Amino acid sequence: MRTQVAIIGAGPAGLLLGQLLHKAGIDNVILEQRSREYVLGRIRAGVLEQGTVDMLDEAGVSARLHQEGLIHDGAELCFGGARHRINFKELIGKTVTVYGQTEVTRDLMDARDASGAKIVYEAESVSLHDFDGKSPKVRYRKNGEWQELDCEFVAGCDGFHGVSRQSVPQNALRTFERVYPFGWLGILSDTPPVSHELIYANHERGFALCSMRSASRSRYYLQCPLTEKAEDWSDARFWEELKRRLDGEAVANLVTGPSIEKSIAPLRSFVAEPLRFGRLFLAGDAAHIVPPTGAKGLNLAASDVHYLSRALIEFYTEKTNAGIDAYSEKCLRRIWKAERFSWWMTSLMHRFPNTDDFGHKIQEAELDYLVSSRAAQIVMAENYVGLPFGD
Ligand code: RFL
Ligand code: PHB
Repeated sequence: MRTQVAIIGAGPAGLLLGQLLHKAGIDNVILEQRSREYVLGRIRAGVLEQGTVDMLDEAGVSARLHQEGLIHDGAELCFGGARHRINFKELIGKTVTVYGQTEVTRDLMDARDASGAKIVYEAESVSLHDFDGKSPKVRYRKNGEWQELDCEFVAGCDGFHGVSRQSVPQNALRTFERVYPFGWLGILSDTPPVSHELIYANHERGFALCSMRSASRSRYYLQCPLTEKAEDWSDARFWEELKRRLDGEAVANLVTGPSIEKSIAPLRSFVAEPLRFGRLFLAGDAAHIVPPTGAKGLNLAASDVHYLSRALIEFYTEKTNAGIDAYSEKCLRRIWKAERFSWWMTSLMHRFPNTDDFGHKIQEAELDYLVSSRAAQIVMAENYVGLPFGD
């Protein structure tokens, strides 16, 4: 089999890139190691920046998003028993859209099916070859048979544990990492959200987040030690702990019910540099991870795809390498700002084990400063809704 661009991974990065290239007349094949159902069963991000929505518009996959997505003008911070609203719309004139990653992925998969472009699910043992020359190859096994895909470029969109980054010679890669000493225990439930906007809570028992997927489906998270197991958390225990970390009004409004998903995610900051090796490009979680506190992971994947799709389209239509040569540097400038914001918001909102009284006082002072300074709120709002792509 032969194609112009081989895309590894059918997460949001791979599917969005595939759709944009297909629309531009660039042939591409997506190889995904899991089944379609497995990919759609993962519960992940919920908040889309305007730039991400714009890209989904450009890809022609946003009809349902505009019907069902919830526009949020602000978000709330809860600490010391009270809630404080950060009004993005009033501060900087921008909003975010709440629409689950699962739905974004479903819309992109449906568009892929409708376009007839090739996608191989359950592609096993994917390996990348010769991407330092002009004729890269991707090998994989499907239904027990080995296949080879000849291509001109490889886009490694296969997430943090994928094969693409691991295929790069270790001396060509520099990595930066911070692992946080806690995780997030998340549940999904068919109950109305406690509030019409997100609540980020800093409490002495740990961080909590009240989020949602729709007017009838809620997503809640609790900071927990990494030693915890989701099985040890009954629904009753989860709701009880959440109530302890919220303010009185939220507790009074909280509707509890059976969970339909429960899992623990570790928190990590990670960047691999550069994002290009010959004809292999890394995009999304394959190249970087942020802790979820700033709601940036999916949005960063979309901004990498913004730069990569333009670079490849420019290569094929204008016969220039300029976009390809600038890809890594352009991405990294935006990635590091999102890394900084995600690290900052994680540091602000969580309880860190082994932090002394001085550390607690500094955190309290920072929260107080944030809710009493318009300048500080503008900085937070500008980063939360997403910095411009700046091309
Ligand atoms: P994905 O989504 O991990 O997709 C990679 C795909 O590659 C496949 N794959 C392979 N395929 C072939 N061969 C191999 N060897 C392969 N290895 C892996 C995988 O099966 C998978 O289908 O990466 P992508 O596309 O870069 O997308 C990144 C986002 O998924 C991620 O950044 C976000 O989910 C992060 N995130 C959030 N981001 C936001 O922007 N806003 C949020 O509100 C938000 N909340 C979250 C989050 C992530 C969370 N978890 C569980 C990590 C909340 C949570 C709890
Ligand atoms: C979510 O709804 O899953 C979500 C929302 C905001 C975050 C992280 C996760 O910062």
